[in-house]
Amino acid sequence: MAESNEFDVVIVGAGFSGVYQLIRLREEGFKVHLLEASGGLGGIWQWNCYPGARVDTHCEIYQFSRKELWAGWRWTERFPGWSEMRAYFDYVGKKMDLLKDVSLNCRLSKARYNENTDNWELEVDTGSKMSAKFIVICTGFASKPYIPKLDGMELFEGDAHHTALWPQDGLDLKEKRVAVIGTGASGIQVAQEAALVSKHLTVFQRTPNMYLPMGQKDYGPKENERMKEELPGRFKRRGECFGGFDFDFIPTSGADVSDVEREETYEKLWQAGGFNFWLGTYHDVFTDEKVNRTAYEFWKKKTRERIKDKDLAQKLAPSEPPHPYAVKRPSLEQWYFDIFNYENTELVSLRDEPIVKMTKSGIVTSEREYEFDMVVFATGFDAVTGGLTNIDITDTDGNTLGERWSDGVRTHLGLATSKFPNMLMGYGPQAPTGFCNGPSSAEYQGECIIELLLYIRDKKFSRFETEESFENIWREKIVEIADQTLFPKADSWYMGANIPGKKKEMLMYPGGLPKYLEEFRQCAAHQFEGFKCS
Ligand code: N01
Repeated sequence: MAESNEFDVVIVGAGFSGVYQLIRLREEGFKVHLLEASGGLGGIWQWNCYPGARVDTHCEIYQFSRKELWAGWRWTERFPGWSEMRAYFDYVGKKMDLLKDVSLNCRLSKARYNENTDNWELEVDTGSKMSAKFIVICTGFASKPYIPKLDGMELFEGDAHHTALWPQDGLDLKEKRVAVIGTGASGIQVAQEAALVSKHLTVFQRTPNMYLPMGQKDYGPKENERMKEELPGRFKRRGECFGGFDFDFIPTSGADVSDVEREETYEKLWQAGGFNFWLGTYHDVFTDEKVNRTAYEFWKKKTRERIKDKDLAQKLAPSEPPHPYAVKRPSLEQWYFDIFNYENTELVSLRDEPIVKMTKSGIVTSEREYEFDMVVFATGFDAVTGGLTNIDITDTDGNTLGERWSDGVRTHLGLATSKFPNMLMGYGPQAPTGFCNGPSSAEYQGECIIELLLYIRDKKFSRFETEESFENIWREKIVEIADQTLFPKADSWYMGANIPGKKKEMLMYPGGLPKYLEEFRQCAAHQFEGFKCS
């Protein structure tokens, strides 16, 4: 902890966003400190250490774009695993000498705004207190794990863990009878590994997920050298692409090409691996149901080729899609569909046999009783807002963020929310966030935060607050764009619909990174309208 406990800015969370803020704010001469609940830098990569946890954005653009950082780092895989991501963040921390301004194992436990001093008074769970003129919350979109409440779960005598709360010392799956509940990105990664070593693996699937082929590759010196030549161009491209990737949608409508041409395009995107078949396809895949269906049919054909058993094929890749293609975030698989051809692996469709309860030895469904040594909850997160509403922070009327947003999230540009003066959010609600590559969001949206803070400092303001009328406009824009898409047709975490009781609404800005940046530019060009400064 720094000598004085009074800061210009306190950042919460040391993922890509928080670390970027720390580097940049320090460069701009702010007195800044970062609080991080885990034991190291890297955000989600400190928590996600379950077997198989790996990033599903190619490493070329899943890193900071500063040359001083990428020039001295080598990746070993196109899609690196969690331990490599941790090593990368250790490298960044050392290279930029970050830790002197970071408190690790230190969770923000309480935050109150003092109207007399225009300062945030902060308490952390180690008992320390500090104050800051501004706080920047960078807790990420997946920092509040969600575990469904199952009858009898407290009786279970084996190991039971959520993927994001995995024991740091690891857990041996070898020769265990393992259950995986949930088949999103986390669920399939852990299932792929469990299938290789466990005695028996049971995957409990509620909704079939449209997994895409990862296209994993080893990266040696040659690949790293080539990468470095390409990086400046790739980084530049990110700000021009919808998802902050180095590729974008095809501007042609998927309805305006012949079946043969479409099929060839899909095949090329499929072979490219990663998210190409998601964010590099026809631009109207998320707005035109017919085009969307062609993508689903292609996906289904490819997937079914890999599954021998017809019943299983119907469960994993049904004739009729459970929702439009890819309006829930697709996950990248390596050998997921193959595991169901292994003798030790079975799939239970929760649509056919829902879980009734847990017992001391396993799980009881409507059809039968299963015994397990280990139950893995890969059931996702109270995404996007959960990391914020989880903090004991109140507005100037004494209401929590959860109370303020109970009838819907309201922010101005996803950067700040009214009645929480001098508080900014990075990679949070109503910003590109989950529709954007994390490091791209950290840097591009991060620069919006820096620019606003510099403006406030230059003008010698001591306080800013967003205006509710501008929040309403921003919300309406988000709803309007979302309503033109197929996203509202799925109960996804994008829509807040994965958590029982949570309001269903588009939680992020669905217009893409370039449009978001344009909105910010407009705001900045008009003296940051909507941010009332005094
Ligand atoms: O969580 P999810 P995740 N009973 O919400 C099921 C990022 N991420 O941790 O689809 C039974 O996607 C739920 O079923 P359904 C990435 O952005 C990235 O996997 O709602 N099942 C679903 O199958 C990702 O999108 C990486 O019907 C229940 C699963 O649990 C985001 O984090 C790695 C249930 C949850 O899937 C979240 O991914 C990991 C219940 N009561 C995560 N409740 C990489 O970069 C929920 N489910 C690689």
